[in-house]
Amino acid sequence: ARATIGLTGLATMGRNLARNIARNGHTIAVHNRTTSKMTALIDEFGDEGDFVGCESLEDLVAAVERPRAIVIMVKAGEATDAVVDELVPLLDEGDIVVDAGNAHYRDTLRRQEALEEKGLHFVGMGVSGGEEGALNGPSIMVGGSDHAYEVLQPVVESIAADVDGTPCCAHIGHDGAGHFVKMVHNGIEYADMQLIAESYDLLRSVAGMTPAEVADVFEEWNGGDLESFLIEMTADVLRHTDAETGEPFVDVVRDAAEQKGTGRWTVQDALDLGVPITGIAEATFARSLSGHTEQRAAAREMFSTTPEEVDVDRDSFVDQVRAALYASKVVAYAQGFDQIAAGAEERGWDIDLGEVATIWRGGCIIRAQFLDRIREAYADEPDLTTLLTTPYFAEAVTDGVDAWREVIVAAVRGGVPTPAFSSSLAYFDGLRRDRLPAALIQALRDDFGAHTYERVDREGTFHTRWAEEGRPEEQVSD
Ligand code: 2AM
Repeated sequence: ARATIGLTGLATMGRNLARNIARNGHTIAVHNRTTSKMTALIDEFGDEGDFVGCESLEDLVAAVERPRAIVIMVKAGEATDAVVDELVPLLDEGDIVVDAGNAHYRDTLRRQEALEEKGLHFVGMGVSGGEEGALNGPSIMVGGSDHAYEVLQPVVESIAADVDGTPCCAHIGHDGAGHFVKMVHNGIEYADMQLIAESYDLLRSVAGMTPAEVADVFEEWNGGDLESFLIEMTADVLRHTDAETGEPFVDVVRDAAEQKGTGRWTVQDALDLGVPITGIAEATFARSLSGHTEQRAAAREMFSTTPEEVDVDRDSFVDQVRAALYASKVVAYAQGFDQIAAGAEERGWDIDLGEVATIWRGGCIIRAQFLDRIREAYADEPDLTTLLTTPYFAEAVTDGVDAWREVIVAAVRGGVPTPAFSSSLAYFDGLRRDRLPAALIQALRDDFGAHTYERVDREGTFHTRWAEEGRPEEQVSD
């Protein structure tokens, strides 16, 4: 045995991760169910580092030094279970199985428990950054035992993206913590993209700009607070012309967004935790709506599709949209970090939220300058109640709130749907509101279902006997 680490599953992600590991000087044993993918990797890229080609899982296990670390990079779900089941009988006590796929953290919890019973370590490793990230430096969120992380750390740190000398990887917590944080990362990515899409739609439909003009705006925005991978990429995509038709590329792409499910998982989990991640939820629903082709056709036929003309001054509208985008983005991230905090609390993970922001600064899809501000906010106050009220973000939202309202008014007038912008503002207004109509809801619940209520002026739980003369109030408990 001479390899530091082994990897099975050499589709694009696995292959790029293996090359990244080898390029960073680690001897890696590689295996794939269909052997030709393994030999192709070694034929094409064998000179990039020290690979040990293995034709069977037995060979793979034999090639790796103990305690063995074996990375599985196959399709999430049944394929992962199949490979784990095949691998486990070949391993020895203390060995480490790493699932680097996009697993649901609940599956990771289940697998971790099963492997722990057999004296093995199971690590759920969230890897973000797509194919390019896997090859050149992803953001890596590791969930597993302290011992497993100690063994993996040298490899993981060397292959992760690097920002100002800090590797974008961390030991997030035990068992499912890494995949949980990766899931919320993807949810935030949904919100980020929806906010960008709404901004683009407003600039085109309300301000009447061409895709190329909108590209210029995004390019300019990328020079400021909004600087991020996605904003930069938006400018690039909007400037692209379809080679076949000569049309703006964005106009030849069918407008039905797809999803692999991580946004949905994030929203489902938030519902269980009771965390209002409205930005991510609206982004997920907006994708669903776009895919309901038949309903959209029926509605287009029934209702006018020409929005009302809204008269705006183009330059000031661009500035207003920028402010609305930034404020909504602050809300979406604040909600995502709330969910991580709530999930950590519920499942007993000790997650350092500042560290999460730190390792998202590079390698992953939502990498942005903005994350430095979040890192700083948690450095100043580790037990932060909400990111929204930290000085930097509070100022951004306060400065932008008038523009935010103006943009939503223009969107509503013009018939341009802005679910993420609007729900983020509603969330902000909801949080900052003096009195919420939740008081009426509590009263109604007590009336129809005797669900009881609390009072603003006295301690205790009360019920009003609504059906009786004079509606007497009784105190149910202290
Ligand atoms: P394959 O090349 O033999 O199909 C993405 O599908 C990767 O996961 C591929 O490397 C694929 O191997 C592997 N994979 C999918 N299902 C698998 C299974 N049940 N067992 C082993 N590998 C699997």
